[in-house]
Parts: sequence; C-alpha cells; structure tokens
Amino acid sequence: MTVESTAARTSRRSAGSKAGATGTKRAAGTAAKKAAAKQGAAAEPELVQLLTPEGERVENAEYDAYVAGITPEELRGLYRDMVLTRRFDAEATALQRQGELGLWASLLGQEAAQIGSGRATREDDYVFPTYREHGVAWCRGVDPTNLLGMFRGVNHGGWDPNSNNFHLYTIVIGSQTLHATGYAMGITKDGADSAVIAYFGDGASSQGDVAESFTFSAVYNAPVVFFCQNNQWAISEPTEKQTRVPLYQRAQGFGFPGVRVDGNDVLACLAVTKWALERARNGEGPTLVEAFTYRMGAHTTSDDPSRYRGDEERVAWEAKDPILRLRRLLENEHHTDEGFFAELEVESEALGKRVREAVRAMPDPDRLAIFENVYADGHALVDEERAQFAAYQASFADAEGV
Ligand SMILES: Cc1ncc(C[n+]2csc(CCOP(=O)(O)OP(=O)(O)O)c2C)c(N)n1
Ligand SMILES: [Mg+2]
Repeated sequence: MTVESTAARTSRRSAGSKAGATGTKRAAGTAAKKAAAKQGAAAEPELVQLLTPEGERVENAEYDAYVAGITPEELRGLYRDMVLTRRFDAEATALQRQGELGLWASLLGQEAAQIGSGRATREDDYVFPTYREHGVAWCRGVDPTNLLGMFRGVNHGGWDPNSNNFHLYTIVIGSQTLHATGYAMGITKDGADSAVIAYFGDGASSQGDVAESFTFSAVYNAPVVFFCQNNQWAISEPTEKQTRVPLYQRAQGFGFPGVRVDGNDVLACLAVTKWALERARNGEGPTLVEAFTYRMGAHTTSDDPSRYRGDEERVAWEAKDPILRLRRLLENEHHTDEGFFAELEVESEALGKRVREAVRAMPDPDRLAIFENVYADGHALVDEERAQFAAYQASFADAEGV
C-alpha cells in the first residue's frame, strides 16, 4: 500500500461496479477533479467517504468491508453516541459561561471523527488524546463528568488512564504522539497484538514531537495509528500555515501510508480507523489518518473566532453536519421511528442534568494535594516545599483548614 490516495484508487475501481440495493451510489467527483486539473485549478485531494451529506451510502471497494456487517442497531448506536456527545459538550460550554468551569474546548463538528475512530478501537487498545477528545472518551467508557474536573481546576485529570486505556488529556500539543509511539514500541516488545491510537490536530502536526514520532514509529514498525483531526484551524492559524501539502501526504516521507477521510462521515472514520488498527495489529506498522473536518465553534471558550474567520465557511460546513447526515441515512432506510428520537431527547436531557449536578458538587481540592503523587515514594524537596506552602497559607489571618 502506498500513500497514493486510497480513495483515488477506490473510485477508479468502483466506477465500474454496480450500485448496491440500499441506495448506494458510486464515488463521485473524479471527472470534475480531472476537469479542474485541466483548467489548471488546484484540485482538492480525494477523501474516503462512505456517507454523503445527503445521507446516501457511497460504495468503496477498499473500505466497505470494514462496515459491511453494520446493523441498524449499530447505526442507531453511532447516532446516539454523537447526539449525547454533542449534548454533553454544549452543557460544558454553558457551564463555563455560568462560571462553573474555567475553560472548555468544544468538539462541536468533530463528533463523527471522534465517535467513528473511537468505536473502531478494541478494549485492549490504548488511546492518547489531546484535550478535545470528549467523544473518544465517551467511546472508551470514561464517565463524561470526569472530563470536567481539570476544566474546573479541581484536579489534574480526573480519571485513571489504565481503567479505560484512555490517557489523560494532554495540553502540550503533539507531545502525546511520542508517548503513544513509546507505548506502541512496548506493545511490540511484549508480543501483544494490541494497537495504539494518538489524536492530534492540524496545528500539532507542525510540532517536532510529531515528526519524531513518525520517524521512530516507522523505523521500529510500531503498532500506532496517528489520527489527525484537521479541523482547519489551530486557534487563529489556518491549515495553510502548517503545511504546503495535504497533511496525510506527510506520511509518505516517513515511509508509511497516509489516508484522508471525510471527518464528518462517521462510517468512513469507523472503517478507515479499523483498517489502520488492523494494519498495526498485523505488524504492518504505523498509519496516518487525516480526518478532514471543521471546528464549528471557538478554539476554546476564551477564543473569539469572529476576529479571524468569516461566517461563510461555518455555514458551508454546517451543510456537512456529521449528525444530520447519519440521521438522514437512518430515515432514508427506515431504521428508526419517532420514538427513537424522542427517547434520545429524554436521555440527552438526563445527561445534561447529571453533568450540571456533578460539576456543581465537585469539592475544592485540599490545597496541599498538589504535592501528592509527584514521586512514587516521596521526595525530601517536595516535603520541604509542602511545609513552606502550608506555613504561607497558615500566615493569613483568616486561614482555615489548610
Ligand atoms: C507545545 C505547545 N505550543 C503551543 C501551545 C498553545 N496552543 C494550545 S492549542 C494550540 C493550537 C492547536 O491546534 P491544533 O493542533 O490544530 O488542535 P485543535 O485545537 O484545532 O484541536 C496551541 C498553539 C501548546 N498548548 N503547546
Ligand atoms: Mg486544529
């Protein structure tokens, strides 16, 4: 497998194949791209898409096998995951506005990339997220309320990474790709057949850490999937400021495959990630998956995107909404009734209420807790600093419970 766009080869192949019985249509766009190329216009590279924004399935010889047996119940499950994740995210944004959280990084618009890839992982796989992977956390079984402690400033993480094989959020962008690569190299040494997936953004792709991870994982054939959510922005910097080539093509220089997938298509993200994880398990080494998506909201609640981007692109991406397109598929193929959507609404409301109550009930931490767990067995210098800080706190006239 080379880094030639898998979709390009697939669309060549599927151009001669027959449309399926469930309204499947052929991968389109090749002719238009050729025409654009003739006119000298820069054609956008192909991406793997299995579900159009209109909710129609697209045939794909390479990746169909990875979602071929998907049942209506599983499709409803993916829809439920995305709706509840979006609801949780909206609730967290509101809690920040109410002063209950210090900050929130919204995943709005990236639900398909996260749920599709998250649901592709196996229980024994290990996930290294950045700070926006609330949907992946959901798939891994991390209780969403646990994600909020760090953003409320009451802990440094809030979950045990080893309980769900879901590492703590990482703010130093790109650094988790190194941790993931090291972990994957360890898996190989253990002789296990688990895989690792590292999430990072288009901005993080410029970090030296990411380049080093690519080199190491390629040379050591590490079982790791690099899942880049290209949401078009790194705070106020557009992707053009990170790269002169489509990001997935970077993999070529390191000697492993790269694929661009429609990041708003949950089925394509599921299929491509399953394929990449399978390669890792089979000893075929790393893969770069570029999920082409869009950050619908602000970078974080501290950001005001109207200062650096117009409304037009958000409006264009709204038409590609990941949840809407799966809803259209479910409706087109009569996999749901009104009861399903009504029950999901009730479930969303209940989740919102649970999240609000959990956040408000989070106790302030003991002020000296920050000195705990620095070293496994304690350290004289930390003991000294703890004593100094305790004395400082006690020096205030209204000191209590230090
Ligand atoms: C090493 C490092 N440099 C700078 C920052 C400040 N910073 C935080 S988020 C961010 C942009 C990240 O963009 P991207 O990787 O595209 O991820 P996104 O936020 O879009 O999900 C930057 C520069 C940081 N956290 N870490
Ligand atoms: Mg980004």
